Amino acid sequence: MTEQQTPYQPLQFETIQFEIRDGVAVLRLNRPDSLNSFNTQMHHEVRQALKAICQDPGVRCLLLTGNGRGFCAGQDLSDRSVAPGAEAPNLGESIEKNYNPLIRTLQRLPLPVICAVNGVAAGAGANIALACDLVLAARSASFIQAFCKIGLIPDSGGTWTLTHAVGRARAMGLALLGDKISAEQAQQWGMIWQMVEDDQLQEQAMQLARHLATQPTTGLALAKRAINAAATNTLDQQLELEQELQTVAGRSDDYREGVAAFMQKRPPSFKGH
Ligand code: T3D
Repeated sequence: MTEQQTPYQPLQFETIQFEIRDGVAVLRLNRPDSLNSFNTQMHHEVRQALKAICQDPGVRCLLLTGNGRGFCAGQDLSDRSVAPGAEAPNLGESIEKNYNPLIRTLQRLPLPVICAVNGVAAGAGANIALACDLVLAARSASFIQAFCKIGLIPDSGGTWTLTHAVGRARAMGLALLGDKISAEQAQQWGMIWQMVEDDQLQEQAMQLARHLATQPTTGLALAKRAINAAATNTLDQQLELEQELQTVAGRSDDYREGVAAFMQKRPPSFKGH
């Protein structure tokens, strides 16, 4: 095996599987018996993995997916049952410590983040998926804003992401009714990038990840930043931001390489910076 082919596994985990290979970091949620719901350990391990990605300039794409028949059923509710008369858990603290930093990290990672939704994505699990940059979902996958069924509100950015992705009327319906939305419906509504057949999901997601890992990462990261900012910016603010970010992109080695390759009629060889 050459050095490039050797899987890079810096950390050992129990609730996730994580590896970095050829510029692609693959993070698999791995608590299939509870549909990959998040407990404290899983939050901790996901944080560790994301930290490793941030510290490794060789990572040029992240692929997030799940093991088993579900992608993620949100918070592990077995950690949340409260005996009658006992004090309620402080969910605000949990969100501040776990879910909000996770969503912010996914949005701010300066590289494309793909989510391959392999099965049901419920509660925070749905909104973590929707916070990723390119969402592929298996035909049999589904999305459920399950929060209303247990007296909660959509979190992990769901009230923002859904409202911007599908509009107020549909976001309201999803949040107040908690209906299961099929992958096909999610694609039709523009919630996700693409639905793919079940047996092709992992392969297609990996192919996309490998492709993105050969692309001009800095440019992609700047495009991601601009698109994310567009949700709240005015046109004038957005034009200014585009000018600012294009200045940065224009100074990258990959831009130089892209133009040179075009002029020389050869495929570009991007280094990611
Ligand atoms: O608390 C905080 O920190 C605040 C933040 C909250 C964020 C949130 O995510 S709140 C929302 C939490 N999630 C849910 O409410 C979803 C609960 N799950 C479901 O509604 C259903 O499981 C699904 C619709 C996702 C799937 O249904 P189905 O019929 O395909 O599977 P199932 O039989 O319900 O689940 C399979 C197993 O997974 C089952 O265990 P068992 O009986 O085989 O031992 C089930 O208990 C377990 N499981 C599913 N979801 C969770 C879970 N265990 C713990 N927590 C879960 N969220």
